[in-house]
This record gives sequence, structure tokens and C-alpha cells, in this order.
Amino acid sequence: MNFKEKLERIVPKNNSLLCVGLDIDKDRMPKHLFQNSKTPYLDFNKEIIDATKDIVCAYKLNMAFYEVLGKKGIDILEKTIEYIPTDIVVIIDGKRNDIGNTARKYAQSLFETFNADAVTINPYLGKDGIVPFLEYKNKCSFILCRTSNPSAIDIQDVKISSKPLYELVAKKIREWNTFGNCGAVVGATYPAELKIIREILGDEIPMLIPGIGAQGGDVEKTIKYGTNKNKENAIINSSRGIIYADTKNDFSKASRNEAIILKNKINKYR
Ligand code: NUP
Repeated sequence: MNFKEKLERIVPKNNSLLCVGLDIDKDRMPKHLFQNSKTPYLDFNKEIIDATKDIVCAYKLNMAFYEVLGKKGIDILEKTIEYIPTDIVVIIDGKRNDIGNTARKYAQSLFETFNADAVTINPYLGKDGIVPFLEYKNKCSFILCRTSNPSAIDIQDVKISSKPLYELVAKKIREWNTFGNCGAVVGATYPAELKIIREILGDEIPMLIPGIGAQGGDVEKTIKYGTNKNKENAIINSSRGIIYADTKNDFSKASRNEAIILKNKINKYR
């Protein structure tokens, strides 16, 4: 099933735009897992997935939290992706890109080796670094447009012919969307920019919106400005706010509760 079909089925099935970010971090994870299990990270992810798979439309795995563990981390990444039910969207967040020849290997690695439905990529190298990803027509490539971090302004707000760079990137994303497989990453922490970008992108291009939860993004404005005319086509990510809701034995119960609260809050504004 291609990315679009998957998203169009899972959103109504689970009545959810919520994406849970599986950003595994020993310092935040329940201590008992490291005392009692030989595979604490995988056990953690499996428990979180079991506890939330009827509440989410997607899971997002940020490569940094896996790569830092070396070859063990790559194994955890692969096994976690295998464990995610096939009808839920898998996003690998690596913000990759390079010259075309190298970008081709990044695309192959994320889409074929690791079997992602969607990835995050950066637009800094221009079209020939993007095309190898877009050749995977049944997948989705979310291109960084306006990120959620405070220093996003340093480069993304610089004016080019009187318009901020992120507007130019949004226009490029629309232009590059000839196969209908581009998306945009826009932070929930900047609602005014989110509104402008949705207007440029139109209704068909999906947005991946991180910044809810730990980063303090506003849910109401995110839904109002980030979704399309049907109040869809936006994937709202929270990582730490869900998976580290509690560190006790029944941590996954706390994660489930947080996920339900956020899903319902998102739906209230749809
Ligand atoms: O603009 C972005 N902001 C952001 O936080 C683009 C991202 N890909 N992310 C990622 O989303 C970030 O690296 C992390 O994996 C997740 C947000 O996590 P949290 O703040 O909900 O814990």
C-alpha cells in the first residue's frame, strides 16, 4: 500500500492525526527496563506501540536516537519498524540529503533497507538532491520548510526578494510535487508561519508538524492552520510528551493516557 492510501485509511480507522515519536533515550526511560531486560530499548518501543496502536496514525523514529547506539541501534530500529502494524504509517526522521549520487543511497537506505513509508529531508541542496527521494513514488518525502526550534529564524526567515526563505521553500515543495509524493515539515511552535505555508501548499500536500507537547506548540492553532479544508492531511507529532509520561512499571499506561488526551484535543479542533 502506498503512503497516501495508508494515511487515508488509518486516519479514519483510528480517528486520529496523532503521530507518536519513538525517540528512545536511556536517561528518560524507565530504569527497571535496564535492570530486568536484555533488550530494554526494543521492549520499551514494543510496549509503547502496543499501548498506542489504536490511537495513532503514524510512528516517527528519529535516526539520531538509534544511530547513537551503534549497530545495536540499527537493529532496534529495524525490529521496531517490523513490529509496527502494517496499516500504520512509519516515518524515519533523518533530515537527509546530499548531492544526487549520494542522496540516491540515502533514499534507498531509508525506503528499501529500513522500509519507511515516509522520510524527512532537507532542501538545502536543491532539486537534484531531492529527486532521488521523489523517485520512490509510493512513499512520501517531508521536506523541511519551517522548523520548530528557536534558531529556525537564523536561516529560514532570511528575506529573499522581500519574502522569507521558508515561503520560497514552500513554493518549491509545490513545484517539486509532480508525483504527488512531497510533504512539508513545519513546526507547531510557529502558527503564523504554519498558516502562510498551508496557504502556499494548498490542500493536497501533507504536513508533518512536530513541536506539540515538550516544545509547547499550540494544538488549537496547529489544527486550524495546519490541516487542509477537510481538517486532514496533517500528521501531528509528539515524542517526549507521550513516551516519557511516566517512568514507573506501568509507563505504557501513562503513555496511552497522554496519547488519548492529545488525540481528543486534536479532534476537538477538527
Ligand atoms: O522542526 C522540527 N522540529 C522537531 O522537533 C523537525 C523535526 N523533525 N523535529 C523532531 O520531532 C525532533 O527531532 C524530534 O524527533 C521530534 C520532536 O520531539 P518532542 O519535542 O515532541 O520530544
